[in-house]
Amino acid sequence: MSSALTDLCRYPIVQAPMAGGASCPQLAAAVSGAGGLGFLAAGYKTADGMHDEIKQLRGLTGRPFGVNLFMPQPHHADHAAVEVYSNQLAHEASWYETPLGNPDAGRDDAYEAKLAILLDDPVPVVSFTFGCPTRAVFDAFAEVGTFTIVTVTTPEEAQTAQWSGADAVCVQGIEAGGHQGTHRDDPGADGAGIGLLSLVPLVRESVQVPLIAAGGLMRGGQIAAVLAAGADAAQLGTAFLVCPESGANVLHKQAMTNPLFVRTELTRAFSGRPARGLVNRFMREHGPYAPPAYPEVHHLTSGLRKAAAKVGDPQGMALWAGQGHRMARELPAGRLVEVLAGELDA
Ligand code: FMN
Repeated sequence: MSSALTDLCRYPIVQAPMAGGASCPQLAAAVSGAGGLGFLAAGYKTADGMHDEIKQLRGLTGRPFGVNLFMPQPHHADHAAVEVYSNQLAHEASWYETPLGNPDAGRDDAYEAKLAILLDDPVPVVSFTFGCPTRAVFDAFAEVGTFTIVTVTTPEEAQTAQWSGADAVCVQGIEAGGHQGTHRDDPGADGAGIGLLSLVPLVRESVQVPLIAAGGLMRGGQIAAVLAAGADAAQLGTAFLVCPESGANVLHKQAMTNPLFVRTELTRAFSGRPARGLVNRFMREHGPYAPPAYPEVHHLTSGLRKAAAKVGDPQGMALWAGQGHRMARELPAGRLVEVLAGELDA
C-alpha cells in the first residue's frame, strides 16, 4: 500500500461511499474502526445534512474517514426528451399514487456549499465522482491537510485527475454497482466501460498517484488480484451494503440474495446516467427509453422510487448492485473487514 494510504487505514480496504442511505455514519465508523477506510456519501444531501453526518461520525470513531461529493453537471439536458420520458412515466405516477418530481430541481448538488463546509471544518479524505475539480480546489484541500481522490473510468480521466492535483484515483471498472463515475456522460458509449482487471494496469501505466480499485470485489482473493495488477487498495460497495450497520433499505438488502434478481445491468431508467443495478420491472420497462439527462431524470423519478419503497415493491426501486452481488455476506462491517483482510493474507 502507498505510504499516503497507510496513514489512513491499516488494511487496503475502502468502504465505498453509497448515496441513498447505505453508507451512514454507523457503517463508516464500523469500517474505519476495524482498520479499513469508511466513507460518507454527500450526494443528494443538503450541505447541512452532510455536516450533521460528519459530526455524528466523529462521535462514533476517532479514525480517519472520507466524504464523497458529486461534481456539478455542466451540460443542460434536452428538455423535449425529458418531457417525452415524463409522459411515459405517467402511468407509474398513477400506479404509485405520487406525482413525478420536478426535473429542474437543481444540477449542482450544492457543490459550492459542501466545499465551503469541508474547507472550513476539514475531514481526512474527500473524493469526487462524475468529474474532476479544478486545481484551485485541490490546492485548497492540500492546504487544510485533506487527502483527495477522484473516481476515474479510463486512463485519460486518471491523467486529468493527476494533472489537476488529485492525491489518488479510484479506478472504477464496468462491474461496479451504482453510477459509473465517468467525467463526461457519453450516450453513445453505454456498456463500453473497461473491466477492472484490464483498467487497473492501464491506469497504472498512465499515472504515478496511488490507485484504489473498485468494481465487483467481494472476496479477499479478488482484492489480492487487483493489488497484483497495480492497485494500492480496493473500494467495495455492494459487499458492505448488506451489513447490518448499512442504512440501505431492507428491501434492497433482501433483493441481493433473492433468486428473482439474479442479473445486474447498466441502466439510465432511474437517473438518466448509466448505473448498475439488479434488473427489475422498472428497469426492463423504461431503461431502453430513458434519455441521457442526469440529474433531470433522477429528480423526475425520485418520488416514484420512494413510493415503491414505501409500499414494499422492490420492482420499482433502484436496487444498485455490482456484478458480484450474489457473493455478498451479511456480516457486521468490522467483521467483514477482518474476514477480507484474512482472505487477502491467505
Ligand atoms: N460512488 C460514489 O462515488 N458516490 C456515491 O454516492 C455512490 N453511491 C453508490 C450507491 C450504491 C448503492 C452502490 C452499490 C455504489 C455506489 N457508488 C457510489 C459506487 C461505488 O463508489 C463503487 O464504485 C462501487 O460500489 C464498486 O462496485 P461494487 O459495488 O461491485 O463493490
